Amino acid sequence: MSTPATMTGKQPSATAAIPQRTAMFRILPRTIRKRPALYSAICKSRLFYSRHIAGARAKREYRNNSSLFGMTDFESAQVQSLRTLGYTLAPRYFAPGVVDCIYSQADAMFRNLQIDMRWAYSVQHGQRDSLEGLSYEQLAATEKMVALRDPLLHIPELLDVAFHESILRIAANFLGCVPPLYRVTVVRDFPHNRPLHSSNFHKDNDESDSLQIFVYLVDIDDFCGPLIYIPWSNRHDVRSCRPRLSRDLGIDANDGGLSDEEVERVYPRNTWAALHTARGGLAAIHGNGIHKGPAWTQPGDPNNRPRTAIRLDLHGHKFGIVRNRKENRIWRSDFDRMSPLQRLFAHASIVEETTQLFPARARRAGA
Ligand SMILES: O=C(O)CCC(=O)C(=O)O
Ligand SMILES: [Fe+2]
Repeated sequence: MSTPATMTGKQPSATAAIPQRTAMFRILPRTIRKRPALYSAICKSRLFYSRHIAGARAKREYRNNSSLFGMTDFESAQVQSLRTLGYTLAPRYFAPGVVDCIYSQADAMFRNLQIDMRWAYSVQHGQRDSLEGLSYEQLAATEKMVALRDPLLHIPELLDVAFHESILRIAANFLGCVPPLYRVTVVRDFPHNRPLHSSNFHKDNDESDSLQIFVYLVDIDDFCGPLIYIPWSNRHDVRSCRPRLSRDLGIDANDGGLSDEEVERVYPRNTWAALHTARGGLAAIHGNGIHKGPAWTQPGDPNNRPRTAIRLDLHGHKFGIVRNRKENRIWRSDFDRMSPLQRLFAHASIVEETTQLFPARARRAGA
């Protein structure tokens, strides 16, 4: 779900015109959102700009490395499903052994609070400065989601899953480029009495392609928050531009997202896809379609459980956002053993084994 732009800290006196502009920036999108045909045309032209003009270099990088992207029939089927339905679900993508091994390390890290103290909706929305000082139980009671700090440095088995070549081929062929963002996180979502933030229907993006890939580390059933996707809602056609966010309607509900009823008016409930799978399954969604997750079937049910997943975020060029391609902190020795295809997506911030921060690891690496 899109997060509000970070405050720039400008002094009010230097920007006397801001109140008027702010009002305009609020009213203009709402006016456009009342006209689905106009909104659809605007989305399509912004996407065209993102894909073909801003993203020309990323497309060239894809074309110049075409020998790395040849797909198996299975991978082509996943891309086809993403193109048409907007999602794909591949059960048993990874063996339970490797998944359980990653899960047990991730679980210990979450409970030891080895988490990114700023990666939370409450921090992004300015309600908290940081998650520092909160216990695991307090986080579980108040946050929608938390993410591990530097998971690729701490969980050795994660690298080969997060940069699995089959996933990379699917992503590149779907997007038609080597995307400016490839971010690996391990996230835990907590159940609450009502859906929070992206557990309400929304689109991640209107202006560029966005792709989210989940490798589930726990079995996904109704108690563990499946992702719900509206098939064919990713095309920016007039129909998919009809449902309006609570925010667009000027209503302060559903954390600004779409209510189920608003979606149901355009897409009957029996057409919604609930993505259930045993652990080790992979779900990929075109974030430009309408979706929500985790969607615990009965919010507040005491049987509901947290959901833990490896999450990969990718997107095309977004207006005003420049990526430095250094999203993932990776050990030098891990980076050195990556294949050419993996390196295209590594977006690595390389950590030398000699670093003072991880003496145990440095000793193991013989540094
Ligand atoms: O975790 C999920 O199932 C979906 C999350 C999502 O849609 C988002 O963060 O934008
Ligand atoms: Fe989303």
